Amino acid sequence: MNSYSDQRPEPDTVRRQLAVYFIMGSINCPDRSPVAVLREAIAGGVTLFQFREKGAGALTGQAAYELARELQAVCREGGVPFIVNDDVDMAAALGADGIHVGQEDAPADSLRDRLGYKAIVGVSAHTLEEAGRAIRDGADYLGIGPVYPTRSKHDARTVQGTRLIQELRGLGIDIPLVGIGGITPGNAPPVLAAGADGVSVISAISGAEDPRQAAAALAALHG
Ligand code: 3NM
Repeated sequence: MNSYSDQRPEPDTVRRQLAVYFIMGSINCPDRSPVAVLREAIAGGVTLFQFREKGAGALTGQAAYELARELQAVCREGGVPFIVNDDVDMAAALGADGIHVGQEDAPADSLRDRLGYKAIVGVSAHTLEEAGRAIRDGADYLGIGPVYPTRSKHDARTVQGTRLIQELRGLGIDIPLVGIGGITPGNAPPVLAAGADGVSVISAISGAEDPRQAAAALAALHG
């Protein structure tokens, strides 16, 4: 019998989904409704959304679950896949379109099997070795960062620019890739030029005065 690890999302579909990858939790937009911000962002052109409820003051338990469900509904309305950060139980309970994990978490294939359906599994990688392991373990895409300094992740690694993205592409590794960390519409072009399929951002959209316009500016970079 096939496991779900054998039923991977199509790489070219994932590539397109990574174009404008928005990540948000309640602490990323303290002064307004996350639901309203996500709606605007999707109207502007977000292609993938990750619910990342982390950090001081983050919601937990039922409150986190309820917000996730509301945001998932906004994604469904907008035709944008909904991914959960780290919490495979929440992803399974919601029937999320995928999960994004770090290096400490279970291997990608086992997460997909655990979800029990064809899910997008993304993994953060900060070195060539981590990238290689994630690919062997069945990741559908890699998040590479931090490209630029970020204020959104307190335990972020050393800023590495686009070096690892270029290195992976130089080695002929064609897994879908997304850059992360301090990316804005203004500094995103070198990330794409280095070979990333898209950029993932928290503050460039959640902290923007006009999240719709910020998402549109990122979408426009893909021509
Ligand atoms: N992961 P912003 S950097 C969630 O390097 C996350 O793996 C990173 O937020 C990594 O777009 C980061 O506001 C924060 O800089 C990204």
